[in-house]
Amino acid sequence: MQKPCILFGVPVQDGAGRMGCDMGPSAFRTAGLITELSGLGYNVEDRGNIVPTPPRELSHPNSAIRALPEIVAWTEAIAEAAYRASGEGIPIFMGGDHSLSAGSMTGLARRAATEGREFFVLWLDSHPDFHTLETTTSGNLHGVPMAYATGRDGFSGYFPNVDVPVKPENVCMMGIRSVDPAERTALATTGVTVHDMRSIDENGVGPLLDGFLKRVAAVDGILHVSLDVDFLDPGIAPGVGTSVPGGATFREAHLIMEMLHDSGLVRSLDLVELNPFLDERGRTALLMVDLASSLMGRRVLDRPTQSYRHTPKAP
Ligand code: NNH
Ligand code: MN
Ligand code: MN
Ligand code: MN
Repeated sequence: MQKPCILFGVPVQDGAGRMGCDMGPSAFRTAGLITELSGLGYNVEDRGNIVPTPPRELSHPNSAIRALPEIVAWTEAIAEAAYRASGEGIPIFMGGDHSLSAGSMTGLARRAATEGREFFVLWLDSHPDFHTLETTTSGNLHGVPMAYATGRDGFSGYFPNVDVPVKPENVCMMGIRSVDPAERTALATTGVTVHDMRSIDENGVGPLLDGFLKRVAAVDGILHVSLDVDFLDPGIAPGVGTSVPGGATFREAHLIMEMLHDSGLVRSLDLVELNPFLDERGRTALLMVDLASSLMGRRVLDRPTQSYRHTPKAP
């Protein structure tokens, strides 16, 4: 039996530099995400919007940081929801800004550990979001979730403790094209795989993703996918506060989603940074729903596909 899809709205916007991501969950629902997934044959449960724990007073020596108590409160609530729901089905987090992934990744990493499985993350974004609380200069906490989840220093005493850090060597980033100096330095000394746009242009998304999926399958790992709207080219996805030119095309993004589906490895999904206030007649919301639907199995034609799982052949 196919696992149910468990949808959560995560209307967090305090991690982004501009307001509007709090309307993201409504836009995903309006754009038909639930109907799409039901149409693919899933049992879909929309559990409504996550409510953050009550924020407590917190201040950090880096005075640039904005909304620390709020984002910490969201992280606690999201991590718990992610851990629980991933025991029952495939959680899909409808953001909300990218700070929500601090909770989803740590919740899922804990789930993987509970199951004795290796945990992997595919990060589709123009940014690595690899700042620590010390290095962020914008102070926008949607720029820190990957540093937090991989257990980099400086979060303890502020954010919830990470019991099970994500191994940097199990993270693959694609679409990267905007990296701050401190992030560049940090990335150079971790095992994170970074496929920037140049690498995509030189190699194509197919071979790059194929290499990563084979690594996940080889150890029977579980995979979390985090899709930031700004991974996509601004020409097709205007509804985001931090668009960067030269992003993934419609066809590249769909190929990635279709390969992810065929791999059978995806266990959870973040759809983040959609800002409906900046969108044009819902086109970014509709595209994100279209991509989520491809990831969950919509296809143009039935075709024999690459098998990542080692299923024994019948005699
Ligand atoms: N690196 C920048 C910062 O920390 C931009 C982060 N913005 C994002 N990340 N949208 O995906 O402010
Ligand atoms: Mn991001
Ligand atoms: Mn981004
Ligand atoms: Mn498709």
